[in-house]
Amino acid sequence: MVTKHRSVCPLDCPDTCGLTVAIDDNTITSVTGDKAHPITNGVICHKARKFPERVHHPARLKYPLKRIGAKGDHSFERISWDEAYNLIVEKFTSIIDLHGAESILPYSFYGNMGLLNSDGMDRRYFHRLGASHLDRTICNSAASAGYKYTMGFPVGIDPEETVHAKLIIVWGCNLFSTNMHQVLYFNQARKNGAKIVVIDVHQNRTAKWADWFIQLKPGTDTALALGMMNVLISHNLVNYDFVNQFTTGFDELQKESERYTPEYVSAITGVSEEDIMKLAKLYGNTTPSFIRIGNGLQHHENGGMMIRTITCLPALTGQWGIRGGGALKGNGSFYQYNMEKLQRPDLRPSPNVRTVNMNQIGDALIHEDPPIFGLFVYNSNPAQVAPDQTKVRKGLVRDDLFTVVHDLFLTDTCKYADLVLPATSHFENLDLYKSYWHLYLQLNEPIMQPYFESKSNFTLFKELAHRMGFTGPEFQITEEEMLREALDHKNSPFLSGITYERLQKEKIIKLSIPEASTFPHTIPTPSGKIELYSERMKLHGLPPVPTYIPIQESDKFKLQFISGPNHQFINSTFSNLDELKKMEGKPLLYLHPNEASQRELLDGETVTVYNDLGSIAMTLKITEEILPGMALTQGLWWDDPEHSISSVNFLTSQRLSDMGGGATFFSAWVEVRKMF
Ligand SMILES: Nc1nc2c(c(=O)[nH]1)N[C@H]1C(S)=C(S)[C@@H](COP(=O)(O)OP(=O)(O)OC[C@H]3O[C@@H](n4cnc5c(=O)[nH]c(N)nc54)[C@H](O)[C@@H]3O)O[C@H]1N2
Ligand SMILES: Nc1nc2c(c(=O)[nH]1)N[C@H]1C(S)=C(S)[C@@H](COP(=O)(O)OP(=O)(O)OC[C@H]3O[C@@H](n4cnc5c(=O)[nH]c(N)nc54)[C@H](O)[C@@H]3O)O[C@H]1N2
Ligand code: SF4
Ligand SMILES: [Mo]
Repeated sequence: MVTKHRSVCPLDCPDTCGLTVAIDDNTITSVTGDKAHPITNGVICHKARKFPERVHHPARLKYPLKRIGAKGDHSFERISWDEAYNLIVEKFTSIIDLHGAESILPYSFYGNMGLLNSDGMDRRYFHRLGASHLDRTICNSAASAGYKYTMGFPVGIDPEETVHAKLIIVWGCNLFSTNMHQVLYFNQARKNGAKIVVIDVHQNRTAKWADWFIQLKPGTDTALALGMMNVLISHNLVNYDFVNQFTTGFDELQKESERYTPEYVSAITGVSEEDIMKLAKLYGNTTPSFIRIGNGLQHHENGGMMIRTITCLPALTGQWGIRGGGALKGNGSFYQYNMEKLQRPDLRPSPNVRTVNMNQIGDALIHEDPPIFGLFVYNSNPAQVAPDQTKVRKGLVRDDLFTVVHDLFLTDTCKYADLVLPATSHFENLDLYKSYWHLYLQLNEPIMQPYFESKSNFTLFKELAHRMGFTGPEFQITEEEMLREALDHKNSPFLSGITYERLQKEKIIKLSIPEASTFPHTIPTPSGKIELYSERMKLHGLPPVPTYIPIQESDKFKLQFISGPNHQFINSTFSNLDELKKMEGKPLLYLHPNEASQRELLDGETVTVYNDLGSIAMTLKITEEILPGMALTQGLWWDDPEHSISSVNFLTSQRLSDMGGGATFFSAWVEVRKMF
């Protein structure tokens, strides 16, 4: 008999949609949108509709597997959980005895965004073990640091309010693919008369939907924002009442912005002087105006500064506090769980453990001293998503590295594992979901039995802790008890009134965000003002006022290579689903006609894309969607030697961004030639 159930999309996507799941005999037959969901309103994307295929995929892992061939070979044999646990305990114990616990490193991200399955028992286990700490910087950390310098707290406005905006700037955000419900809100705003401007380096789906698409050279956004400031100031479009009351450092900013004349900025960005003037005047003359800041920008080596600078704009025209005005990069920080209670950093035998930046896992596996001898990967696929794959793979293939991977599928990372453990899907687990865009907390209850012998991250790390002899009460608790601990945050005004009982009953609860806690009523910077000048940045060795610092160019490689997400996958998740792969086509290298003809390359031919770090094959797409001087591709495709597909991250470097230790995926330089 078919039954219908409520669920939550667990993917690393801002929308965190409500799902309606039809199940027949422990088999999911369909996934559609939950019409009762207050913000996603029954609308979901293509990817989530394919959950039945993903969950019941013939290649889904059913049992623990042990490597029997060479690393990288994909040859495994089935073993029992008992054998798997015994092997981990034996290996980890011997690594700790010989080299110390810091020789073990967890590697995880948000393949499942659930609180229990990404931030809970796993953290307790590795803390208690004394393992090295992983700095989880691969996604948003430069933006978060940049935003905080200006605003003190990395949150924006409630996206439901964006329908009231009259001018919308989508800045480096491919909404159509990556945050579809924001498009629906913006469409409503547009019906109410709003104009939509998209600022991007690629004329993608989102750019085509805009009223006005402004295309600029990659990595030059700080200059564009400063150019806007220059015009706002010179044309008396600054809201001085707001600036005087709520900001600090206007004089310093004014001084710095003087040199960013439209002429100067045009030469840097490639945007015409007229367009810079027009954009600034439109921004200065429209209230409420709203800026949706994307993640793409801050994957540049000057990305933190871009976000820091763009975040100054709403203050100059006094947009904060006006319904529909302001900005939004992310709202995840509103969900102030009790992380100390959840993760228990106090369990660490020593507070000063080694920290490894996850963007530099390649170097860490090869050069760290003392070396890493034990690696535990879950919720992530570093052999696809981490930069500088030549080094990542060189590290992963080390014979003296003991690697465990917990996943639902035999990913590229699993190829290098000694032990592969089967993970449940989120349909099989209890969990709590926040969104990094909207403000609704959602409880997800299990709606099916675990698939064969798969286990959730929570269960895996709890059982492993017991096997390691960790007997403390922190390893005895149930999932529900852990959620209660996370919700028990006396100092979080936003979670006030949200209890486990209420979540059980209501499933979806909006955070309570008192107006007094929003900008500009609360600005938790050191000065209590929006910091156009930041003393902290100076202390940290950064320019204290917004300053354009160009991306370091390469002498040898002339094309700036942008490798962002695609429409049909979520990072590398789903790139093993045939139907979605078919819809996406194949990995394409976009090149402007001028660049193609200079190299005598033809549309549709296979080309080699290369730099000093590596080289991959791709199919050429000649297009005017991107500017000359660039090369662009979309999607993290699993390796497929038969079709000559390998990770784009063979071409990206481990260099870190200007702040926050962020990744610099998009500040890569390549050259392209015919494939011989
Ligand atoms: N379909 C789909 N959805 C996803 C994901 C996915 O893989 N696929 N991934 C999820 C994750 S983890 C994240 S973090 C978000 C990311 O989603 P977004 O916030 O949309 O970020 P990106 O898609 O990385 O980049 C956004 C845009 O930045 C542009 N860009 C690159 N460099 C520059 C620049 O220098 N200046 C400007 N102005 N634009 C630039 C790119 O062309 C791209 O259109 O999406 C999430 N949602
Ligand atoms: N070149 C380039 N590289 C990028 C990006 C880019 O734009 N360009 N984007 C970057 C960004 S923003 C991000 S966020 C990262 C994302 O990097 P990752 O977080 O590594 O994302 P995925 O590739 O989706 O891998 C997640 C894995 O978790 C598994 N998984 C799902 N649920 C569970 C579970 O409950 N338990 C366990 N154990 N596993 C589970 C999935 O099957 C999948 O294999 O990639 C980064 N890499
Ligand atoms: S991937 Fe994003 S848009 Fe698609 S269902 Fe999940 S949360 Fe919604
Ligand atoms: Mo991300």
